[in-house]
Amino acid sequence: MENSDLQALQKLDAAHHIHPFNDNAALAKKGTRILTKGEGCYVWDAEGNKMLDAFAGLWCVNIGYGRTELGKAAAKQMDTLAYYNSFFGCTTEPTVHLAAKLAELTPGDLNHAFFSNSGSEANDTILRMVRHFWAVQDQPDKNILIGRFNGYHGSTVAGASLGGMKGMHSQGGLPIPNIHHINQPYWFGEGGDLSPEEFGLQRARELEDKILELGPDRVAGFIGEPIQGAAGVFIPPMNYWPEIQRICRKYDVLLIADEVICGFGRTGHWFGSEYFGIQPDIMTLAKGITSGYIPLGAVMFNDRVSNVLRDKGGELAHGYTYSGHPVCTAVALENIRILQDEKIVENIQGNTGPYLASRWKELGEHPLVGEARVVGMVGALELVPNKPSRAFFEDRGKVGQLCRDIALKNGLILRATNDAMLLSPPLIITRGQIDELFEKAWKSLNQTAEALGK
Ligand code: PXG
Repeated sequence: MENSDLQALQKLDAAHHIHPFNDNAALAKKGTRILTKGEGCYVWDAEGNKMLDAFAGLWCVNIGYGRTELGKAAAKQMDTLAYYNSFFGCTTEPTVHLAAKLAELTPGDLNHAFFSNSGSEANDTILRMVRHFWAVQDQPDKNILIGRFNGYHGSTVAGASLGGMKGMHSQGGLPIPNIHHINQPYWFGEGGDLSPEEFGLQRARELEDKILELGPDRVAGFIGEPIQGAAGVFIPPMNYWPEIQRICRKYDVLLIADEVICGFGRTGHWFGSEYFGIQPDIMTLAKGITSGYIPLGAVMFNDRVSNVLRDKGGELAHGYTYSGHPVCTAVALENIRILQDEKIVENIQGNTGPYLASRWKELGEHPLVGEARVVGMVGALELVPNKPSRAFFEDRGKVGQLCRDIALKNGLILRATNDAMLLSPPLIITRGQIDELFEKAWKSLNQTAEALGK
């Protein structure tokens, strides 16, 4: 793109476009980076810079950029039947096939799909349906949902309320009533002298304490991401989720796994719940369901919840114009076909996953890195001032941002949360590209250390 065209575009953007999760005043001054092209694991910006996208867009481009089959599936569906709803006793072919496909792919008896346009909307759906589930069984007071501090479940009113981001709660009067939060299983930052396993159990048992404090007859459900993503890729100790599940079963609290990031292969398993060995009652899906090529979200309900809603729930007073949009569901089917036919998830488990883990561990040896954690294709590097101490930098977030900007100059896209550098590449990343990722990350860590005078 010509420089003058780029500047004109940036000017228009600053004048008319409000960016999500941004300091829009600062951005208007700096000028937006405009992305123009994607191919496999790489994206290009308007200035012609090629970057290795080790963040898969926003945790979502699982099959990589530029797969023309998805565009063809969309065009075919648009040409045949661009839209029809799933209201008034109707639906469309790809939507039925996708519901059945998701029932087959998701673990256990998660056999029933409700479609939304995003993960946030899916979590809004869950909030209403979970409360309704208990209300129609003569337990209207069993209406409290428990989430976790720093959990991320979206930006809608229910999504942001279920999430535990203080900054989000402070804008718009959230959380809404009857939502509570417990502490997160973030061993690196909060585990103190406990072993990860001791800490995992301790944090899981906070759920039991909270249920007993509120009363089991008040608590409707617990929601969590198998691996907390936006908060900083917090990988809980392996005993955390089974303990959470035990507690949920004991007090008949519905277990909701928000798989928006972990779903569709991110952990080297189809779903994060499978990696941790749990069977949720409800699952949130989005992002990887279409590899980000088109917006789509879904809620998977198990037989128990679905049967109650169907047999006792009355007419469902909930739905979006685009619930089960046929173009989106057709694209999702094609995306899933590619994931399956090309054995992308299996390849992570048997090949690229272990390789990434070994190279990531090497990055952990860098003097600036306090911990390098990874599962499948999702990980983080914790930057610290005094290795091996796990203490944070005083001015949290500055060093992470510095490292992110340096990495970008080196042609590598990573995301920073506080001072953790987050990794979530397209699942198709090859060994060669993992080597490139390593080289660029190591160089960026060196330059960050240099800039800090270390
Ligand atoms: N649940 C989880 C676990 C997510 O990560 C959502 C729900 C909401 O999905 P939608 O499609 O409504 O965005 C998400 C989204 C970040 C970041 O900064 C992460 C997300 C969204 C925006 C920013 O890491 N995840």
